[in-house]
Amino acid sequence: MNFLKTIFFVLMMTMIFSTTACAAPVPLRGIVEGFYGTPWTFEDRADMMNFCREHNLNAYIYAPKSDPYHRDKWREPYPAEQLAELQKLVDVAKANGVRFTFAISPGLDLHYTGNEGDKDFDLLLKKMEAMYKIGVRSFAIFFDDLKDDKGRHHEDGKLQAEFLNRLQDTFHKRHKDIVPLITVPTEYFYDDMIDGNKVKKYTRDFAENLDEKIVVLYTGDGVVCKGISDAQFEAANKIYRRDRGLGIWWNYPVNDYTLRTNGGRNSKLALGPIVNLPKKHMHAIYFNPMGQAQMSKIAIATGAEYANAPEIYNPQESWEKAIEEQFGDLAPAMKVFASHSQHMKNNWADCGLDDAKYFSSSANIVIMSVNKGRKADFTALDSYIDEMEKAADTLLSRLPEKYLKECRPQLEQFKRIAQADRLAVNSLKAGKLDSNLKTLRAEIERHAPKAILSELSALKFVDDVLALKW
Ligand code: 14T
Repeated sequence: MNFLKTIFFVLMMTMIFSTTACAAPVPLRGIVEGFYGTPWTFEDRADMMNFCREHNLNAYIYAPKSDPYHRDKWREPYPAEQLAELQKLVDVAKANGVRFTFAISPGLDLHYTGNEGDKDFDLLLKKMEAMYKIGVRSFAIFFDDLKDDKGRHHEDGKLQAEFLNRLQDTFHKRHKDIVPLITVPTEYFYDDMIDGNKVKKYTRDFAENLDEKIVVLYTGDGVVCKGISDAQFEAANKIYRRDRGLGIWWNYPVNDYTLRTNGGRNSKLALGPIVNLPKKHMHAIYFNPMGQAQMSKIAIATGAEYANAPEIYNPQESWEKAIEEQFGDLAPAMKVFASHSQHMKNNWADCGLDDAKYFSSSANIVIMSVNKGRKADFTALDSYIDEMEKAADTLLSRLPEKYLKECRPQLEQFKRIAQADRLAVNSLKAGKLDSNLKTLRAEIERHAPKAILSELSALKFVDDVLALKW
């Protein structure tokens, strides 16, 4: 009997362990505030630390490109006032169980060798020391975006690696309670690490010389890309051959590259779920958010579910849950709006689910029928358009100001697009183009620098209808 019991016990334990092993969270999971443009405010950040705790995210990297003391003027110490604010933030992070990492991007003008190199080395240490004093125990040195106008860089992987190793060693000798450095190489996406099927010299040198302890982040095959399959992740890991493997810096929901006019706001919001990331084990994942902190929470909440159980993550379910949690009785309206603002696509970026697939499939069928001279069925489109208009009105009148502040132009644009879709459908029904459609389309274009959405779905339908032979 005891024998049977033992067998049963061993069997149960293997089952439990094998399932929990699959659902193990990514050890380091959180946010990298690493976008260009106006950084988050102190309130945004403190609020986000709380959000991280609620969603079981445990890491935050401070790396706003537009903080001069992070990048352009990295040598200069923080003014007392800003340092005091950072100290408060470090405390808030701690209180929420979030590891606060302070990042410096010195690559624009860092010297690696000789006298100048020693001077810069000391200045970096000094900067880190000041952060250590306010409670920071984790540091990152980033070497991304050092390319010239022609897309070339002149970095030496070996020098960078040796510089980081020395920094890591020196600082760790002084302070035993710091955790290993985090870095981003100058060639930080896979397609940039290889030339044909050969690993480029910079990447080879950096990977070969970098201390095994230092955590390396990369962004996938591209800067902002469709996803990272297990195979793609493995290929990148093969280049870096590190014990704990590469970590991921995931460029969604960041939208800093959608700025269409100088001084304008980033025009498209990334309101979809995180999709297409590896199921295999990884050491770290950091999501790069939008300047719009509140509106970033939909994607980040789904990212948190992913990072806590990559194996069983379901993007659609997680997305609905996130919106329901965050928007309560406004969730149905928010789902309609958000479904039209998920896909981040331009000539070099492509990330996120397609916008409103249900709309574009119905629209395409209608356009096809019209083209073939058949009678089209408008039922589905009509009801989608109703929903869109209602959702825009509901959100514009009832969303709390902290959200409206971040998405009013897009909501107003959404309403215009719905109205244009209505005019388009009615034109098709009447067999005659409503002249108001052209005016409204021009109006939408006028607002586009500030607000883009559904450009390949609900807005494309308007253009498709205008392009018909009338
Ligand atoms: F560090 C990197 F992993 C990274 O992604 N760096 C920047 C990042 O700060 C920015 O928020 C993100 C999205 O725009 O992409 C990187 O910056 C770029 C990269 C480009 F190839 C900005 C413009 C580019 F054309």
